[in-house]
Amino acid sequence: MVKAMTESGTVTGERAVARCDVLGKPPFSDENDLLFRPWLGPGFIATVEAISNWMRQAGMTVRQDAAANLIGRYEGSTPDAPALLFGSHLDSVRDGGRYDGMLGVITALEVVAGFHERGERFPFAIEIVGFGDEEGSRFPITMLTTRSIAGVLEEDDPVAAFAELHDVDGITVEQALARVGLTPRGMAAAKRRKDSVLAYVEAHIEQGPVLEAEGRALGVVSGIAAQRRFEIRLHGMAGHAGTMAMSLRRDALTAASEMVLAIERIGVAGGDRDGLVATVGSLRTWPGVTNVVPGDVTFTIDARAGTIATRDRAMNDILAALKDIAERRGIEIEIIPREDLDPSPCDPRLMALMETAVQDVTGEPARVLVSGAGHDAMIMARLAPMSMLFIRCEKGISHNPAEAVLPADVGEAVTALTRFVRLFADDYSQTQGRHSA
Ligand code: HGY
Ligand code: MN
Ligand code: MN
Repeated sequence: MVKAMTESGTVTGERAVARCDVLGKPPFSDENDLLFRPWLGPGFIATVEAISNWMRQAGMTVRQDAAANLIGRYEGSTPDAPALLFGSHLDSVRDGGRYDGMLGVITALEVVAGFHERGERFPFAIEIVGFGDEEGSRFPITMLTTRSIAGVLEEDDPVAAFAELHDVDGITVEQALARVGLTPRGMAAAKRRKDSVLAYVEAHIEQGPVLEAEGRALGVVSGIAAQRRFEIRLHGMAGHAGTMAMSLRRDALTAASEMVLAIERIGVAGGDRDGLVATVGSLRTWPGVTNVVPGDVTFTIDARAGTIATRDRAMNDILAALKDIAERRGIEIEIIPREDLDPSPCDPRLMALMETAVQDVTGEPARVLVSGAGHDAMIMARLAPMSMLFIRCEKGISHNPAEAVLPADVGEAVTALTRFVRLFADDYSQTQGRHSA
């Protein structure tokens, strides 16, 4: 068994956790009393600077691409070699945890720092990507910068579809990019050639309770759940709270309330089969003051399941229920699709290598599990074979400042990923050997 040891001593994970903790506060967060690190905000820019320095210390060259993704490169034994990519996202949800996304970047950095310290090189380069916008926490669209690298931006989100999207301060994607000298149309230049990327590997906190419940530090992901998101806009009739008779009201908020409970009922009716979940995460009323009957409401729907069939059956039931409620209440309803992600299976060959790496480190067969959470890996799977490693997090809590990990678990993850790279190198050399024979 490969203990969580490297030639230069025990990998503890302490430094990785400490780095995530430092990055969880100003100036790496846009808000003082909570972590919020939206794409292209001041916190994001400061974070790119800090991680760039750590990457250089680990013997990497550093660049930012045309979508403001941060990319560190640790050269292989030959120049311009294709790369094994590690990565995860630098952005956070509002009032999020310090490890969602960031831990994947910082853990990979520890792996490369270990190789650099030992002067270890491989027949391929190793790159670490810090994606700018996985959460979609600033603009109502997700994984724009991941799609740029994967070369699917135009296919998924034509520029016209996202350039004018704006954040809560009314700043558009185009304006936010202009502040860092970039443009929406120019983001396509971040596209990676398929032959320059051998595989994509993402380490991420589990954001669920399974590993902790089974007393395991690590898990290997078999696939990522399918996901759809909608924005629902309701238009009723604003009125005076004191004079508008109840029988005459077209109250957008009471209609929305009935809709939210219908969405929950349909999600619960799925009986946790195939991982069906349905969430209304955000709801805004207009004008939102005490003595006015709400005229307008905007809310979001996030529905996920292991298969498209389960997800879409539930989504069809939800949309039918919303239309029925709107009709009955005399409310105009707008249904705006915001995301449609198929389930994303992990590459079997990479999964097998990751399972071997985890077993070599932990001494027991790896726990394989599906990810209900979305990840950059879903989009990167359209560019290269992908694999994910899960790291236990306390009580499965995530998207919450109480998110927590154990440094020892992170140390095991660094050792497992180090082992994975060596196994991948053996596999790569054999494949190359077969090709050249
Ligand atoms: O929503 C998700 O699953 C991810 O955290 N963006
Ligand atoms: Mn997240
Ligand atoms: Mn994440």
